[in-house]
Amino acid sequence: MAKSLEPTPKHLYLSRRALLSGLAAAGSMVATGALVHLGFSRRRAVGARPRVAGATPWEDVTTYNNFYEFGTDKYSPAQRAGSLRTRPWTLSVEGAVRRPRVWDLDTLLASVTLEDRLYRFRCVEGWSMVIPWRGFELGAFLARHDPTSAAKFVELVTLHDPEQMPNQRTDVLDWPYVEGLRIDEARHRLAILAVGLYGDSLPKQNGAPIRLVVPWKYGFKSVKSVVRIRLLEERPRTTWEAAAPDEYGFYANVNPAVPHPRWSQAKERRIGELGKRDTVLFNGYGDEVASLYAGMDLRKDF
Ligand SMILES: Nc1nc2c(c(=O)[nH]1)N[C@H]1C(S)=C(S)[C@@H](COP(=O)(O)O)O[C@H]1N2
Ligand SMILES: [Mo]
Repeated sequence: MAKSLEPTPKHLYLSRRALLSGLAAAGSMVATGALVHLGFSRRRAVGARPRVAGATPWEDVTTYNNFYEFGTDKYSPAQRAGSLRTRPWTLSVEGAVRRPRVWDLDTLLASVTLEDRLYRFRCVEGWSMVIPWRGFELGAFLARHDPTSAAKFVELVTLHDPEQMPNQRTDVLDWPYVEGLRIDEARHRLAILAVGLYGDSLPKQNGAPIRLVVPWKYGFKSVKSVVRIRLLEERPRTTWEAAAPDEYGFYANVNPAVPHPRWSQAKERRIGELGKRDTVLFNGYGDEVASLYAGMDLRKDF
């Protein structure tokens, strides 16, 4: 492998060897979204960046972001998200549950087992990445709060604090940012709450300290810096639906056959690659998630 020929400090080489053993497997598991143990090293030398075979470079994952609370261009979040305070952090789980709870995030993290998963990620704008997330399953977490039979939908809400999130002083979106899933989507094992990436903590620009990842849906469903999860009988009104209902639907499943009104969704540019790839229905996770949508007209419920 050419990579191992690069001059590398010895401690990094050792950790890289550990990485490589996990990573050959990881690359092939992108297709299935299977759980992978990537074997990251916990520490890295200053200036050295972790690598994961098959994943988009760490530099791109952490500098090319959408996080409108810090500005609407891709580079503002990495430059401006420093004002976000991620500790102490509370996450409230409420609504149609028998056991509502306001979690201190560190208490929550001490009670879950984190997994590393390499997921494809497709933004509605036409670019894509492959990201090694660290997190835990949303469905299992919701179950701990004992949802009632009235729990048909899940709403997830970002922090609303213009002092920490300066672009909330503008009206580019209705704040706070709100996303939602149907309860069966939220319970699907591929849907995770992420608290890290590349085997490390979550950079603020990527939605620290906790954000949703739903790999078969467009990226905007992946609400960042979540403070509230509410189980609801009615479908929540999501931020992007409210902003442009003809352009952004509630489901937002990746679908090359349903164009955005202003552009095609047939192809995507994988960040770091030249040329374009074909976009795949459900972002390639159809074997696992298509049954959620049996009998639905995906052109109508886009
Ligand atoms: N709160 C909040 N969450 C958000 C957004 C946002 O602007 N605000 N942008 C969404 C969009 S459009 C995308 S593509 C992803 C980007 O996640 P990333 O920066 O980690 O790649 O975050 C999503 N979550
Ligand atoms: Mo996006």
